[in-house]
Amino acid sequence: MTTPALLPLSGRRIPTLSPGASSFPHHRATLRLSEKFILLLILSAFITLCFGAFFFLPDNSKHKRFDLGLEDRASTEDTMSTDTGKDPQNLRDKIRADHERALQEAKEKLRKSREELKAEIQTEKNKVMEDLKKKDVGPKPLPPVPMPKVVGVSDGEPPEPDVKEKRDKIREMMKHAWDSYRQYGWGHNELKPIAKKGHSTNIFGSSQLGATIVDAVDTLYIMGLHEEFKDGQEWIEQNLDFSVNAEVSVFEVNIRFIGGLLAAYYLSGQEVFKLKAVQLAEKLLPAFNTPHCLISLFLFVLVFFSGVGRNWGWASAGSSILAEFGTLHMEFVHLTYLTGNPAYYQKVMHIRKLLAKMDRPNGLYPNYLNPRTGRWGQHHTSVGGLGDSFYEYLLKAWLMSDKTDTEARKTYDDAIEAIERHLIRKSNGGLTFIGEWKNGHLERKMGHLACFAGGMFALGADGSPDDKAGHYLQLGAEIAHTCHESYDRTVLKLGPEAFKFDSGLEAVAVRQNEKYYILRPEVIETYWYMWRFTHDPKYRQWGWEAAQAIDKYCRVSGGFSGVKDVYSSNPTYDDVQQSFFLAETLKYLYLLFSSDDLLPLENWVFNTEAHPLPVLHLGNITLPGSEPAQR
Ligand code: DMJ
Repeated sequence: MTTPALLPLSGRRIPTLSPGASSFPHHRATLRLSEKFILLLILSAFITLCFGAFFFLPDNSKHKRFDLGLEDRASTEDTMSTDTGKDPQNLRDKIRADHERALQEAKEKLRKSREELKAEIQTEKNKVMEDLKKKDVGPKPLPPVPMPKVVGVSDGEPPEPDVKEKRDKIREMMKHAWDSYRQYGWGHNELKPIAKKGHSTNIFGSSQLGATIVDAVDTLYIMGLHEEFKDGQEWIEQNLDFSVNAEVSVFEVNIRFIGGLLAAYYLSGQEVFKLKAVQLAEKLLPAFNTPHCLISLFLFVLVFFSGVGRNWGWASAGSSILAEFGTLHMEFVHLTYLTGNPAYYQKVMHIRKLLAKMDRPNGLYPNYLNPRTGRWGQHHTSVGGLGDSFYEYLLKAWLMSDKTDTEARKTYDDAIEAIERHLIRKSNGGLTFIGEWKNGHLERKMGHLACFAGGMFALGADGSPDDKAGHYLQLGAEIAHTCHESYDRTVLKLGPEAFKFDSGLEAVAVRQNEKYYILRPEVIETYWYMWRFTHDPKYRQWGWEAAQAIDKYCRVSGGFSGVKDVYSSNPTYDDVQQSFFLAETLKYLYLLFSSDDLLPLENWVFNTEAHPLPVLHLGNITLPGSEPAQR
């Protein structure tokens, strides 16, 4: 009877497993566990008494009678013996024996030294971890579902020798990034290319989940780096383990891990990726399962295993973030398709329904939603950070459904129309930019993240209402041009994190803390989409300029690093090789210099982390939990 002192009474949390996730109060309590041990031991005697009593009583009505006290005991005993056939004397003996055993154990504990107690606690922790791991191993059988039509997984070699040369250079950059990570950061989430060691941030929790491997494997596959792909696959097979007590961002885990694993599965056909994606997705489901519907749907940091979610502390009084709860659709629809489990599809459709019912100030979606009240938080709207991929996923939900999800398309069209009306402006110098809406005021500042929208407008052009396809393609081109200017007006020819269109300034960063470039993909992403839709050679030219600048200023012997000031000819490094550099930046560059038959956009939809997922022909398939699609 040692476990009650180690396991929480509710049995829902397992707070004693990881010293790393110390931001939670229960983890701090864990550190003082041995000090509290004596108190818990005394409690354990009491708990034993209660457990014993509850365990042997037949049902709730009997519990009540038992609680009535001594004067009722005779009648209680009568009832129990009639109902259960158990001898009340035996029951009393059993409770007494349990009680005495607990006291005896408590006495033994008190005789032990602090070190012995610590060692015992550690053994218990290890046992719990082992049990959890065992539970996790055997992959559950998945229903056989037909592989969606996977086309265009071709080599994509461009016919022009100079383009091929550029593509080879990008592949070489990928190899340098991967080999460096392989050598210095293997198994860690990311790499510190200067310090030449592993790196992680709070989005991955305190665990080493090999984020770079999972994020990069599909890029390796697409680039034909077979040995490296095999290496990554092997690591995933043998080491990617979700039996950890980690506090992770549901959004990041979804776009990088689930998206990465699903893409690797569809591209390579290797079952292991599908199984890992499904195992991981099951871990995310408790984030949706608290009793209050709204809260449950919008809690977006989750602790694996305990299944307890919370929101980011920094987000407008613990609000939920539009781009986080609005960026699940693609992956979750695929999960329902592959597992036959309607839960994933239902979760995302429920979020959609809740949003559809809400009033939108000026037709805009604010970035923050208060999960307790179900009302918007601060009225800030952005196509950059905090809002971006919500809009992207509306459009992509429609594309991924083979254009049958017309509700998603309509929601996208309405949202974009409001954004154009309130957020998109032309600067005095003629640059089209997307500003940020803050409480009824337009801030004339655009983030690097918002540059992805050029590609989104181009991708959504076909199918726009009122014959506006040409208009949206033009808008995409204008955003691409503005974002190129933000690169071109720097010393390093790399774009800053945010740039202004104010007080005579055009497309340049003003504040020191907005001058950094952290290997982000959005501008190159837009070049690629614009290239696919227009074949205007300037997009390849601009992409090549960016690739050369990255190779010149971000490449170091231990990989690639972000730089702190793109306006300084002598920049300092931030010493982080982001996993999205391999997942997105290098992938989009490679595709930019490949022929269009590699991953055609009619057949593949890229998630927000650039992981390609095949179109599901929902006209012919009915997802479990959904209505048959209407054309
Ligand atoms: C990526 O992780 C994703 O593109 C996300 O949607 C936002 N941006 C980062 C990279 O900049």
